[in-house]
Amino acid sequence: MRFFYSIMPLSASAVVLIFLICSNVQFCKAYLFWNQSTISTHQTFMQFSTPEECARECKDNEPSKYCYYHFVLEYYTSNNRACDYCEQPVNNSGITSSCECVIGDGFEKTIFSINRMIPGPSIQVCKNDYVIIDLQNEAEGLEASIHWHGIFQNGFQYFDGVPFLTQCPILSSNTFRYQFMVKNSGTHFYHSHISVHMIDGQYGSFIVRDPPQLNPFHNLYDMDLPEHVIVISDWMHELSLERFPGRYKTNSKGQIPQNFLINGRGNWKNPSSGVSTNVALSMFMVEKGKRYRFRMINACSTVCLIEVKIENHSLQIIATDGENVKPVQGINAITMATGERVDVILNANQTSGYYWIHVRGLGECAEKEIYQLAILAYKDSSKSSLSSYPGYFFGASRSVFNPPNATECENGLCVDQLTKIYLPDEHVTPLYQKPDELIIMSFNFFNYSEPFLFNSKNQEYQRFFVSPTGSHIDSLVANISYKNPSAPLISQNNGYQFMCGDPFVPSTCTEPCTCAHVSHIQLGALVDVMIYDERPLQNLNHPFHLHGYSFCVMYAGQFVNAPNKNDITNKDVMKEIEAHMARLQNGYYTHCSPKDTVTVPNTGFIILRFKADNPGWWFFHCHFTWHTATGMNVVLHIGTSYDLPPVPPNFPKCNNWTPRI
Ligand SMILES: *[C@@H]1O[C@H](CO)[C@@H](O)[C@H](O)[C@H]1NC(C)=O
Ligand SMILES: *[C@@H]1O[C@H](CO)[C@@H](O)[C@H](O)[C@H]1NC(C)=O
Ligand SMILES: *[C@@H]1O[C@H](CO)[C@@H](O)[C@H](O)[C@H]1NC(C)=O
Ligand SMILES: *[C@@H]1O[C@H](CO)[C@@H](O)[C@H](O)[C@H]1NC(C)=O
Ligand SMILES: *[C@@H]1O[C@H](CO)[C@@H](O)[C@H](O)[C@H]1NC(C)=O
Ligand SMILES: *[C@@H]1O[C@H](CO)[C@@H](O)[C@H](O)[C@H]1NC(C)=O
Ligand SMILES: [Cu+2]
Repeated sequence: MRFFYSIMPLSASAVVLIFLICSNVQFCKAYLFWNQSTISTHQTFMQFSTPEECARECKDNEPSKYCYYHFVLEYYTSNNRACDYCEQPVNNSGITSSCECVIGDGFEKTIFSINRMIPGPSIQVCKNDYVIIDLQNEAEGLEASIHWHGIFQNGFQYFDGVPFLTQCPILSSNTFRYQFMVKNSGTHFYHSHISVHMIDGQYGSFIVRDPPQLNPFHNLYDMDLPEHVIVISDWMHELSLERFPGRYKTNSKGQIPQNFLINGRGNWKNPSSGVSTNVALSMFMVEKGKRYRFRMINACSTVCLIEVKIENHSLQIIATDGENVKPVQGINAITMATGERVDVILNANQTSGYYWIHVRGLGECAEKEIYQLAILAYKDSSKSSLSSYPGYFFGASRSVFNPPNATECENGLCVDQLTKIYLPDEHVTPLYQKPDELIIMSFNFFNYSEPFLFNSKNQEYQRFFVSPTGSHIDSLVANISYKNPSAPLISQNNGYQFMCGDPFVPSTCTEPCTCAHVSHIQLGALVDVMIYDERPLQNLNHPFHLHGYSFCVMYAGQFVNAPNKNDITNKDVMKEIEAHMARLQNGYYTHCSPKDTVTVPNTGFIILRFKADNPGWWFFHCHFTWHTATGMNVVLHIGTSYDLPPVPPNFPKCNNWTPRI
């Protein structure tokens, strides 16, 4: 057993001590916790590092830092009085803020922000650093829970941030300490996992850099700057709760946003008056002749995919969802769904000047031509070199990375064509072997007929949201709508009574069956999951995200031969499974295309594979916030409680309270 003790300055005066147990340092199965009474017996103290100190260039064999963040969540407003006094610089890294003005797109509205910043504070650390985030919830009446999207949390399963699964929601007036060692590098982010709060401002970047020895691209670029993180988010001009939980008769706005923001900024043209706001756009500075790593994050909540272009610059893809891939050059447009991240190298070899960064929404957002701009600026050049202000359409999309439509893979690059670069100490996922477990799951909507919902004999208080067409719908995975249990499954087995799962669907379940849907998987199994779009809706490509893992996308396909493309049957699915088995047998799969969030093609499916070597309760869900909030989720429970670290001492509890009357 190894012991470390630490002391840190918190704000000015408070002193917080942290106690950490490691059974061995390399594979730190232990967890950090807070125990004042043990401090006096040991006297090894360690200084904590500030967010700025942690956002450093990583060095080989450098000791881990203890990076401390204090997040205050509150109700706030964008473009408020603070904006009369100060403004954030347009090219800042977003690690901290010197000004309480949240500019947004120049529209004043209520937000649920962290530290009066949108995006929230950027966390930037090196691989194997410890991260401690105190989330202080000052938003009275709001629960909170933050998920660290892309961080595997192996050994820190209690800090994954899924309410009623890995923790109780954090009540207002409470502070919850997330603390974990970051063992997988890459471009990640964090966001609220409660209701639809994410879109109201609870998200930010989480960058984990590698030291040169662990970075295969170390010689491919010159700069990887803290301010070259591009967070793209969607933005509504009202609180998300105006559009959810959805007790509106109709919802003419649907769930599409009014606008996009790039690092929290943008302009907005009022469609009725034609007048535009005049917010200074985000700016990314480069020097001619240098090569830059840019890290793009799609932190949107709604259903529009986005397309990103940088004027006159072709991009080289080097990583996706935090995983290194064999570089691919010559990409001129990148499509991303919420939850996806892409790292690119940009060679600043064009004529010195200013260039547009153009982000537009696809699918439902295309009709309303929703788009946003930022600027790539060469040093010592001026704005006058900008080409005329672009509209929604901007240049050709010649060579698209991650097109939603699998028929476009030939001209561009689809995610299943990427090849993962493994680290020397990483286990290679076998690609020829049959899986130990094959999980087939459909996703779908439950379409209420209104008398069923509102007939007084049917007072079941069914959950629904109102789709843009006016239908009242709930969201399903494998015909079950996920509902939170009353206590976190990982730490309180009182939650188990609400659990259901394959093949067990409770007979008491009325349509739509609503429960905490769990699929149990043996630790160490080789798992294949086929997830498919059972009853596709036009323009919808759902991105599925798995917590705790990165997986290999084995195959992305469309049910081209299904007799009825509006209703994919078991027979259609079995045909594809047989084809997959045949491909396994004849050695078709030659590379792992790594992702943790993957867009399922419309009328199509994804087959993904992972080795279930990280025990825990891992959420697998559609990343569109409205779909998550209405149940398009399932839990993959890997291993048993004996495979997990013990529940941290005094871990908060929650449950129903219904004593004897
Ligand atoms: C703190 O440490 C003391 C002494 O080692 C131990 O008796 C106590 O149970 C610990 N408390 C918690 C909450 O772990
Ligand atoms: C971008 O490239 C086009 C075509 O090569 C050229 O006409 C245009 O001037 C370039 N734009 C800038 C800002 O240099
Ligand atoms: C600029 O860099 C890109 C990517 O490295 C390369 O394909 C292109 O030919 C270069 N252009 C010029 C004008 O050097
Ligand atoms: C995919 O693209 C092809 C050709 O552009 C088009 O015919 C087809 O409708 C598209 N499919 C979907 C699901 O968008
Ligand atoms: C729900 O059903 C109604 C009536 O059959 C239909 O008009 C509507 O398009 C369906 N909505 C969805 C989202 O499937
Ligand atoms: C889901 O339920 C519907 C209606 O009960 C049924 O028709 C359909 O086959 C089921 N789908 C799956 C994948 O079990
Ligand atoms: Cu979805």
